[in-house]
Amino acid sequence: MNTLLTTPRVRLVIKLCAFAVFFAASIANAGTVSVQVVDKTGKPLPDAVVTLLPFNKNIKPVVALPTQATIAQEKMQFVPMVSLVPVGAKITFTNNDSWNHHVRGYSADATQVDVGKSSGFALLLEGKSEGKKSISKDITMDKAGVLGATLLGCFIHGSMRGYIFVSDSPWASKTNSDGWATFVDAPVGPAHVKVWQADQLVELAPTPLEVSSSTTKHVVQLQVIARRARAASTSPAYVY
Ligand SMILES: [Cu+2]
Repeated sequence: MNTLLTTPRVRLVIKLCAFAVFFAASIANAGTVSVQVVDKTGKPLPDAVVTLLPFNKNIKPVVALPTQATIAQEKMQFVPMVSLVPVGAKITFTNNDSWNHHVRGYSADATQVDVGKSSGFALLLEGKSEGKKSISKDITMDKAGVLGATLLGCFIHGSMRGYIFVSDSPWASKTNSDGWATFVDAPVGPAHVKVWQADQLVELAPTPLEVSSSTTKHVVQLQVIARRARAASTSPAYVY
């Protein structure tokens, strides 16, 4: 019997069986986590960023965050209003309006803004001429935001607001129009959930949650009131 176990073919079968058991176990050890972010009145909040903090920090999601993103300036708005990227991501700003935008980006945390020094970034994007390609400029987000997000504005149009959330965790997801963020392959076991939302000015403490091998649903209620989406403007108040 002992000699049978040591033949190369039997050893191979044993290894294959062990791999199959390990593979099955790793699938069983992952579950879906759906987190809904709602406002003070229970209304879903889109464009919030949910970060999952699994107990086992070595496990990464199968689908990584995109390392390249485009933020358009369109009808006086940043589109999308919130971009979620990992550290090191390249962001392309594209001006699709026929007038200039002078985009600025700075830390949402005032203590990180070094007045008088070149903190943040500024990009002058000329308006799109008829029949020509839109003007684009790139930046690289090389640091995670201290309070989560970089605030975007425009030196010319004070009403323009946008955010870049640079995540140092691969387990981050943006809420959809119904306020839900979903992680399909979260490791089973204890975890915490952290939420960032533009109007939530105080950083919230992470809330605990237990990830099961099926679907775990969790609701986080913030003390903010959902804003109504501002209508896009088809012309600037004034042209630069
Ligand atoms: Cu502008």
